[in-house]
Amino acid sequence: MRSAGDLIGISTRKRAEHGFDVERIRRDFPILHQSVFGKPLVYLDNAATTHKPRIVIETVSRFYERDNSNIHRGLHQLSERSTKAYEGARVKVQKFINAAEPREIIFVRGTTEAINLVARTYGRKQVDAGDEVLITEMEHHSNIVPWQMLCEEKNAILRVGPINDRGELLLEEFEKLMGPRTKLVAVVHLSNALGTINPVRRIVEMAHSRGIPVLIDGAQAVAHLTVDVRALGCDFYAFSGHKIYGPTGIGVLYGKAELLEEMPPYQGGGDMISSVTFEKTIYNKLPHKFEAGTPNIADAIGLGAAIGYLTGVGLDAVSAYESELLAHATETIGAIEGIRLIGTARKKASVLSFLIDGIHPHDIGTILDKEGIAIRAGHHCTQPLMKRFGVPATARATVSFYNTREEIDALAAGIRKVKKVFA
Ligand code: C6P
Repeated sequence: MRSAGDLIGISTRKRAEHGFDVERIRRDFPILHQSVFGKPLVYLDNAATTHKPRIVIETVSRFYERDNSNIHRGLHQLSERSTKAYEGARVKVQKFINAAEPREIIFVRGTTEAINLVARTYGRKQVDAGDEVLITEMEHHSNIVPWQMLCEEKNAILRVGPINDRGELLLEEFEKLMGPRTKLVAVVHLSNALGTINPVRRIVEMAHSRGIPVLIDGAQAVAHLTVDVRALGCDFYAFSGHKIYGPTGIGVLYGKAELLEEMPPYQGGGDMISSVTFEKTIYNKLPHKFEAGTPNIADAIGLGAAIGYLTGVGLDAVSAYESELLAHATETIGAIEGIRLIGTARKKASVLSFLIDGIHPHDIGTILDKEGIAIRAGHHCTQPLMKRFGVPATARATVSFYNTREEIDALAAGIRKVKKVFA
């Protein structure tokens, strides 16, 4: 089968100057090489989920073919192999985000579960009536609703830091909202709807100078930026495997060991205990205290393979290449008459959210789909943010390092076609 790249006519001239060859990269992703409605697939919905390189697919499949067994329990060979691979994946994650110890890495289902875990354990223990949790206007529902639920339960207050019309956090205003009753700051690293990169290092400094811990929602950031949790100084960092070229159903909560030690468990069950009697249960040590029941073993190992792949490509090269793609997209698509860009922060990555005068984003998405172009249209699970911009939805293209300039040009051509249909 010819690749989408071949069909669009990517030439060697278009090879990236940034130390990697996009055509070679694309060969690692089997799913990219197909046609949709007779057109080469142009996949620009990477913020929703990313595709998997062959190494990830093969790692998961090999696990089930050779090693499949439950972990931490069996005495037999297969269980030993599974345990070793699962714990090996934890070490890969630890190194990837530069956590101090493997026990600071908790495997969860994804970003959503990671944030809920913190709200239900740390939040429930620390937040009382009249206390405050501080978030921003650009949060994903996953970093709003768990805090809202906590605040309702505890009679606490959810404070929201404002943004400007570019979609940048108003840092001074945000700092003013950090008060004596603030028990936690929870902020997105890279906005899924705007592309804004928040100054999280600075936010951590501001919060820590007042003794307030910080959780960072890194769902989008980890695939596009180098993340070093110790350099950031954050207390919690959450992300999902599927947005970083790994499987769905696996994600990570990083937490500083001293905080995790003090937190009550999230769920009760097997593996999170050290001993059980009907009178009392002694909980297991970290990280197992937070991983009740049989975990998603295969996909944790798959996530380890994804991290290995991404690290092999190099996040610096990825960031540089994607920045160029985003600049090209902003320039070409921003220049089309009737286009309004939503999210024009000075520090951005991956995301181009836009509107076309008089055309509903869902119609844009549907027509582009017929051109083989996959984007997302909707509120992107950021309804309060859409309200802030006075729009019900946007059309959103999000780039990955396996996308090409030609694909951006195909998107621009697709948008012109949408306009023609509605003219
Ligand atoms: N954003 C998007 O299309 P989960 O579903 O748990 O893997 O990730 C939730 C989540 C949390 N925070 C941010 C910033 C996110 O972008 C997401 C997922 C997807 O933008 C699906 S709504």
